[in-house]
Amino acid sequence: MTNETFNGLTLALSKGRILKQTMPMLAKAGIEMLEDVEQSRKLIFSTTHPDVRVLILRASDVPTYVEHGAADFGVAGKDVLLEYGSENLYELLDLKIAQCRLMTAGVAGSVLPNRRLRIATKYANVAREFFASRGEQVDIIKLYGSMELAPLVGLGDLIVDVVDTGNTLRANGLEPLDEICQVSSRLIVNPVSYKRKFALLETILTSFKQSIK
Ligand code: PRT
Ligand code: MG
Repeated sequence: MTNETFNGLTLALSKGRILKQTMPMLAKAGIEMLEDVEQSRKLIFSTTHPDVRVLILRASDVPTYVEHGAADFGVAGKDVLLEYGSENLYELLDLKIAQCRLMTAGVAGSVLPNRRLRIATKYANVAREFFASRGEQVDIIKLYGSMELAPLVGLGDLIVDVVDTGNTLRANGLEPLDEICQVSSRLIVNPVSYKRKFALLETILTSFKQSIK
């Protein structure tokens, strides 16, 4: 099933909460996975729909695949779209799944130092823009995960991360501070695919719309 022989729709998803919460919407659109994706090491999957296949990617790679047309459409968190850019794709639906908030957080009860703050985060662009909007210049320390650890060992004064229940922050002696924005997952579409494969895409989009809570 290479690109040369497949003329249907390629959908980009990531494992975990996005896959879990997208699957019921896919099922209502007549698209079901033929195997247990979470348990599989494969990265490309056929579905019960003859014209739809699914790619499983790192969450932060989903917009890139869709922008370049390697996938026709995908599901990505607004946090990812804000951080990694979303200029060459259409953000067509707010699926209202995988909801959380982008927040700043720091060591509970601590007082911030009276100098330029250091922010440890994988959301470097979001963080820089948020503090700039408040007239604050900050130094960004780029991380790729486990941000909650950083301020505990003196790596940065604050973190910027997505927060749902806040349990992970609390379990690590951190407290949420400022909300940067609300986050939910969006259906994103490659603009060329949207034109060329409109009929097939439109059918699926209409079904998705009916599933949105
Ligand atoms: O894990 P990986 O580095 O591969 O990528 P990822 O973390 O971006 O992927 P994934 O699947 O964890 O998240 C995909 C998308 O889900 C994110 O881009 C967000 O849009 C959305 N989402 C919703 C969340 C959460 N809720 C969430 N709680 N993403 C991450 N979390 C983390 C949070 O940072 C904390 O560490 O889950 C942990 C538990 O959160 P609390 O606040 O409930 O304790
Ligand atoms: Mg994760």
